[in-house]
Amino acid sequence: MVGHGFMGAAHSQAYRVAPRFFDLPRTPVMQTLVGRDGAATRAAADRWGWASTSTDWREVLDDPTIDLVDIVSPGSTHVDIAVAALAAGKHVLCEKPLANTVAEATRMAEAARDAATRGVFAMVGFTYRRVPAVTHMRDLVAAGRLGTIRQVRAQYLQDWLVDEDGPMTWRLDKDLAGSGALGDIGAHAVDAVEFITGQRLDAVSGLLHTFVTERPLLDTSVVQTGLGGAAGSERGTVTVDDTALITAKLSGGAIGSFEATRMATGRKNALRIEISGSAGALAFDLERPNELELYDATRPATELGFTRVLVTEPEHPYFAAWWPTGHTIGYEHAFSHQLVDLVRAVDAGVQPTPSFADGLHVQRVLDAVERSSASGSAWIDTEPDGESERDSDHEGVSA
Ligand code: SOE
Repeated sequence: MVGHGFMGAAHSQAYRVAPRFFDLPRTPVMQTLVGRDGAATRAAADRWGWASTSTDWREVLDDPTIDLVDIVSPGSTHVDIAVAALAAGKHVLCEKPLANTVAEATRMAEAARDAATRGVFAMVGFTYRRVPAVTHMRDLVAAGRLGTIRQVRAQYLQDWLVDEDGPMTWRLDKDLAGSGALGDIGAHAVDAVEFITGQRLDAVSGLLHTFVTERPLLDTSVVQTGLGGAAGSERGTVTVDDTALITAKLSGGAIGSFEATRMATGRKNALRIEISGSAGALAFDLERPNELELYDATRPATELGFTRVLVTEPEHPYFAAWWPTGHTIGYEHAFSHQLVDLVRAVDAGVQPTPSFADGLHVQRVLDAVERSSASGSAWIDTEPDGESERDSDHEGVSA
């Protein structure tokens, strides 16, 4: 695994927990943790349970005992590591968004398509597809329970940048992160809606906005948990968006509104998705991940209303592996589900989803939003050269 920040912790938890709760055809071995700083990487390896460490990701590509490279480092590093790892015959799991640009994502998707012909597979880490309630939303839509999907509204609301003295981190540097809220959390909303509805965002009108354009630089000599330093006296320029607003036309005739923001005061990690159909509606909030609101418009008028579905039955996606009904699961479980599906697909020799082709499509949506915002929010097609071959369209209803 390359990187050991927040996602490194979440992925490490999945490697340790998933094989104990799911029957896997192969057992993940937490072999080598790669990081830039030797001491910090060794400390992270000790904490999260990795057998060895390295400060050069190229070393693991030469290691014949390594089968898979998990990329959880900033977006600027994804393309070089993924392309080299696939060429070296390693399967790849890469955090989202796939890359920082469409050009990089295109190189990764081409490398993955070539590697797949050699039985080497790649997956991009849009984990929210694997929250049981979100997977269940897809199953309900695919079963026609909502009728014709007319509108989708997705918000991904965080508030960790509301304090204008919050320090600069790599996520606020376009060269490292590619974009701000748009790619970091807007990408999740886009992928989740396309996954749930089976419809693609074909055209978008976007507005990006940065409220706080300068922030204190991190003084890394002062260790502060979680940020890698404390706010120093120097200030740096924020080069990414704080907030992204998107209006979208979808391939199946629906229209959608999307919001991704780090300025939604009081909202901590609220990915909210509502799907409105001719026969019903579904609503989900990641801050209440075990619940789903279902409106069945076909019920008698005297019984109409949103019902709260507790998504903790053994019949619900993934849940049978965990606890008895009513015993809820959390944010980290979707990373275990992601790993389970990846290991099973690799062992079966089939393409895991979301694939790098799916990740490239999302990257094209993000790019179209950026170009739209720069051109006064004009409508821009996401796939001007025709639909990029996606793999998730072939994904069936979950088991
Ligand atoms: C943003 O803070 C973030 O960490 C995203 O980068 C993750 O993808 C999301 O799962 C939680 O929020």
